[in-house]
Amino acid sequence: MTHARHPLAFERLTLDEMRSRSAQFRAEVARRRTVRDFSPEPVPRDVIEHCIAAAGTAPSGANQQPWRFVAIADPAVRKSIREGAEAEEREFYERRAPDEWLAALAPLGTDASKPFLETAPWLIAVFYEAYGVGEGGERQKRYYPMDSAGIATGVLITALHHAGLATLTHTPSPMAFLNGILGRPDNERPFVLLVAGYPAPGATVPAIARKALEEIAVFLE
Ligand code: IYR
Repeated sequence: MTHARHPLAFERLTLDEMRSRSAQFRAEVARRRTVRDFSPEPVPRDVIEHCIAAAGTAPSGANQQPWRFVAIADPAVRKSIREGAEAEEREFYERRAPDEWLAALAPLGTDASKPFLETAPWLIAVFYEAYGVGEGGERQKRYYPMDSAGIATGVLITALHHAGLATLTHTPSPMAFLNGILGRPDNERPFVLLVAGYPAPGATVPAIARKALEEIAVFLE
């Protein structure tokens, strides 16, 4: 059965508006940087709610919206997450990571210590649904769940940046410990752990550049 349909709420802009808005947006997102030094200053929950609701507007396979966002401000939960993540990261840096991977990370100066998981006021754990669970407990197929969660995460990071917050995409691997700490069911699989807050005063970031448009885009006209 097909859905009932209603009119599209589309806002047609003038060419001048399109040019200025796209250029402005480009400049705004170009200022986004991954931050690893956070201030403990609190961020109100309603700002995080707006950003997560924005992420929930992302397109998804068969509109199944196969994502779940767990926003954590509770210091005790953040402490447990830090302990779980650092245990995985120690394994990663000391044993699991191949030399080639460690060499690729060396310029970033990362290590197994993750104090920001306790310092930053919010952690947002993004889960994707590997399968759905019906009313009677039966498994339901999900289409492109990771891809969909990835698109939603992109919207979330951009929304948080637009709201004036710094973020870090953190992927301790494996992340299954998050299901235990956060009490999420087996069908929800951790996708990424986002750290959000204000940067610490005087925070620095690596002096790295984005690829030029010519390197990332091909136009056939
Ligand atoms: N998860 C580890 C290692 C790491 C991996 C990649 I790929 C990065 O871009 C950055 C870090 C960590 O968070 O330290």
